[in-house]
Amino acid sequence: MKLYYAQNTRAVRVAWLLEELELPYEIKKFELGSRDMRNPEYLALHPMGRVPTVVDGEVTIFESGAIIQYILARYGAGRLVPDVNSAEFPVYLQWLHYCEGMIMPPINTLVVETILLPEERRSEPNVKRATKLLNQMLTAVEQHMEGREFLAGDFSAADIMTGHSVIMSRRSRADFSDKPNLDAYADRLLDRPALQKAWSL
Ligand SMILES: N[C@@H](CCC(=O)N[C@@H](CS)C(=O)NCC(=O)O)C(=O)O
Repeated sequence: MKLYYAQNTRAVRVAWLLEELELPYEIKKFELGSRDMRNPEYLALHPMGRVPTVVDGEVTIFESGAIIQYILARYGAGRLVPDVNSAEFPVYLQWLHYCEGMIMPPINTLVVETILLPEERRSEPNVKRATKLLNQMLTAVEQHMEGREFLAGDFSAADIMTGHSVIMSRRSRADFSDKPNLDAYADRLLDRPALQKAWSL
């Protein structure tokens, strides 16, 4: 299996899962934003030239959440997913998808408005709105994490997806001063050797 990866991106989620499952993989590392990510060979794998992408034999798949579900279904042998008939399973599905649906959109806006756009085209109202929205999205996770160690029972792939976004949020402009559960949760995840490895590839 080959993972197309760049540091500090959603590709960390896939590397983290592969490390947790102790599956072998090859890695192609991009510099985020480099022209290399738009070369024709890579665009044939991912039409937007983004990461992550996985090539596994005949299979080419992009979208971090889809890749996570693919790897778990093919190679997970039931690991990191609650039993389908358990009370945790729907909770797991909800938080598996929450990050891309709710947390990453305001983070994307913040990246565009504070890093990618030239200063003269940046919009303070957009930054304010995205910061407020991000805070609201994180507050829902903060409330859910009250009395919990992980999002859906034991550590699961939902923690890899939404936990990664929580960590990304803490590194951005998100206010964690009123989110002690999330702060401790992010630290707990960062203690995992598989994440440390995935982050430092
Ligand atoms: N929803 C996609 C998002 C993919 C995405 O936007 N990746 C970013 C890095 S986190 C990227 O490759 N950006 C490079 C670019 O836009 O040129 C996923 O979860 O895989």
